[in-house]
Amino acid sequence: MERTYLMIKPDGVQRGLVGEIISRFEKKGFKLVGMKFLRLTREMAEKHYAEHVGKPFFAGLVDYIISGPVVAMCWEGKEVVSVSREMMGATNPAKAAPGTIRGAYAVDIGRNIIHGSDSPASAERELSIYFESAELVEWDRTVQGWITE
Ligand code: DAT
Ligand code: MG
Repeated sequence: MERTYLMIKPDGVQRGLVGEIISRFEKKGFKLVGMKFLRLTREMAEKHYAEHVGKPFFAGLVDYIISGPVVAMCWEGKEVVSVSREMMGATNPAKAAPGTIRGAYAVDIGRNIIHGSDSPASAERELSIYFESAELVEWDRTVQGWITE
């Protein structure tokens, strides 16, 4: 089953949106298989955002992502990578549809409250930054048969 890396960023934690955001993915029908509350080191942040090295917003992005604790999560489910990106909404919250997480709770591209992997390959790379494979829990969600055929 497909997995993705989702992270509630420091602004999401500070603003008290942790429960609300987790609840959306639970209710959708995805399965939580790993979760940590931590503060990223600068090294982790630079690794996480390696694709953006050299861009004008990179330094600010790293400072922001290490400015406070985050919730690091691994979620599993059918097409979870693309579906969770849809649930998050556009990178710029001003362009994100109102019902999405960024559309509902954020206004600024530099404070967009959640990260989600953009492909299964990115998910694998990002998950390896935050989790040992033994920290991703295999379990059966008893309602699974009511979520997928
Ligand atoms: P996403 O987080 O939707 O995958 P991304 O990978 O293109 O977006 O960029 C990573 C983060 O960097 C994004 O969540 C917010 C920030 N960012 C992206 N483009 C930016 C820009 N033009 N100005 C300021 N911050 C930006
Ligand atoms: Mg991205």
